[in-house]
Amino acid sequence: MEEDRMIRLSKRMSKALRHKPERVGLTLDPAGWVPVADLLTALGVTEADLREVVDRNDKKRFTIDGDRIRANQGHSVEVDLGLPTATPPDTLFHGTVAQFLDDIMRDGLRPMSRHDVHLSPDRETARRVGARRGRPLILTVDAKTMHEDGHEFRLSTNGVWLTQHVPARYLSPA
Ligand code: HQG
Repeated sequence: MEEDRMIRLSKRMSKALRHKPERVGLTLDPAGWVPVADLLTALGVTEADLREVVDRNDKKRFTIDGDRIRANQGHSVEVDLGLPTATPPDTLFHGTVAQFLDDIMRDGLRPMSRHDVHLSPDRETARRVGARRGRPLILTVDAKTMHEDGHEFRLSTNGVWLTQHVPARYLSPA
């Protein structure tokens, strides 16, 4: 499949499996799964195309498990992915842009429209996340101290660290 077609299909799948399942007539189960067959019908695509997107997706956004599929993270609809809590690396990173900095340093990092704050394991990944919105600005998160202070972390199956809120005292410019 051509690259741009694959990206378009990946975006439609993200919308259906993370944000607006009802738009295409789908209902996610409590853990975010839908039958593969239902998604194929909803999006009007072949199983081969769907599997190609799942396998080749740059960020491994989706998992097929038997006859069901779900997004690995990034939901705005209510789901419980059932991920166990995990011990984070000492330092994590968050990529954003300068225009949000004042708010972030006042309120900390908030999930905004998603379930959790998304944190990256390395600067390069954080830089790419921030660059979606403009000139990237990278913040360092003192995950070690946060964890010691009782904040919970979860690791999505595609390597994104998730937490509810990062108070500003754990943040510093990278
Ligand atoms: C900012 C993509 C004001 C935050 C990416 C970010 C990632 C605040 C934006 C994944 C704030 C939310 C997630 C506060 C945070 N005041 N702004 N208190 N706290 N923000 O898209 O982290 O392609 O929901 O800095 O690659 O940018 O979808 O989060 O700029 O992995 O798979 O509010 O989404 O992956 O934006 O990106 P987002 P994000 P996918």
